[in-house]
Amino acid sequence: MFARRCFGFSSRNPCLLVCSRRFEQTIGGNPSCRRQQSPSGVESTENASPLSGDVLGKYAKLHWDDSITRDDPEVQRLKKELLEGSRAALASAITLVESKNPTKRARGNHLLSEILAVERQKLAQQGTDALIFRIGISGSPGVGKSTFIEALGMELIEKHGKKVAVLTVDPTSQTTGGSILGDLTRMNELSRNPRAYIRQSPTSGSLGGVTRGIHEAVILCEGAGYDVVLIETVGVGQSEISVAGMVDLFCLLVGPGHGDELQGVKRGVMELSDLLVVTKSDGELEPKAKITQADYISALKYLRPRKEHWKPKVLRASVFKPDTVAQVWDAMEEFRVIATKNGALLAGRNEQLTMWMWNHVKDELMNVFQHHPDVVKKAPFLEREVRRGLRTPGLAAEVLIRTFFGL
Ligand SMILES: Nc1nc2c(ncn2[C@@H]2O[C@H](COP(=O)(O)OP(=O)(O)O)[C@@H](O)[C@H]2O)c(=O)[nH]1
Ligand SMILES: [Mg+2]
Repeated sequence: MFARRCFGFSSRNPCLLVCSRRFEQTIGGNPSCRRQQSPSGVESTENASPLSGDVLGKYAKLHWDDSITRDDPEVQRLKKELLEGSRAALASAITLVESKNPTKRARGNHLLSEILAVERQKLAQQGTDALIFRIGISGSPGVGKSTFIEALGMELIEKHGKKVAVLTVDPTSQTTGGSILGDLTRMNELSRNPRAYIRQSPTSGSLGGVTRGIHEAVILCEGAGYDVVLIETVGVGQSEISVAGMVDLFCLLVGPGHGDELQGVKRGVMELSDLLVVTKSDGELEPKAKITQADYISALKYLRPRKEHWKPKVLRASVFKPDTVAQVWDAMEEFRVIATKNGALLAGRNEQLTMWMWNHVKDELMNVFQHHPDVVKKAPFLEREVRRGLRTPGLAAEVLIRTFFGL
């Protein structure tokens, strides 16, 4: 009943209202509350007093900063410098959108809106050719992603006069210390080239948060005048799905294995791929690479293509043979031209934007939820109960959710 009352309140953040009331209780207010035990063992609260604006403000400050506006001098400075192509401004802007600090994030959000508005204008004036080409490159660790990106990036800069941004998402780096050093040494030439920008994703935070930051970084790279953005992601399931949701073309790299390689690649990831590239097709690995290519071509016959206008291709490449890297780029360009002509590229992006809106909601709600004082208090106890098998995960989740809503 209380929740309904709160949601009826005219506010931009209904959940904030709900939480703030609970916050008020925790920090000592609200003596008129009567607590009851519900059938599932959850403490419920009735006869809550109306929200006090002061407490609401305190809670909101933990999550949002409404004092920042689009005219904020820092936002305007970064906008100007970023649009002029400053790498330092781009780096600061990405740090803002990745930040968990409410003030920084508010600046990041305003900056993003400003940049998006400029991009929309550019799109209206110049058509889809003005769009950056967003390419996801995925594959198991060691398959050759970073090395391939170095070769492809240099090909784009030197032969096609492009500016290239590389963003990496490595969810495994949180646990293993990651391949960050490895990635940078593999992209040695690219990282020193003034027409390239390389950014490693933060190694802390939820995968959802990290990939959300990447999606926004892509938009910022576009604003800074990059023509192509390559997103490297390690193939561990969820990260590919997130990355596939932020790119125009998803390219899967596979090693020159011997049949069992095919088993290792999840069907779902293959279904996401617009392009498959068998790597290391050189020296004694070349015959194996050829067999692998044939295997994937036949495996793909059994999959329904994800896109109407494009049948996924399987190519072979070696970083020691520049013509093979060029062929991969030709296939990528062919995809882009087709998707641009028939409108699929823009339609896909607009679709992705709505998906990201929901990702933000999920992430933000989770953030607010996990910081709710009563949830923080109860969660360890419930986790213990679930681990011991005394309560089912579903029921424990229900308790937490009821706690959050004060039901
Ligand atoms: N022979 C050969 N080795 C390669 C090629 N591409 C990458 N490698 C090697 O594969 C290893 C892993 O490469 P890396 O780019 O770090 O893989 P990542 O983990 O997928 O980013 C490195 O030792 C590379 O030198 C290639 O085209 N041919
Ligand atoms: Mg790598």
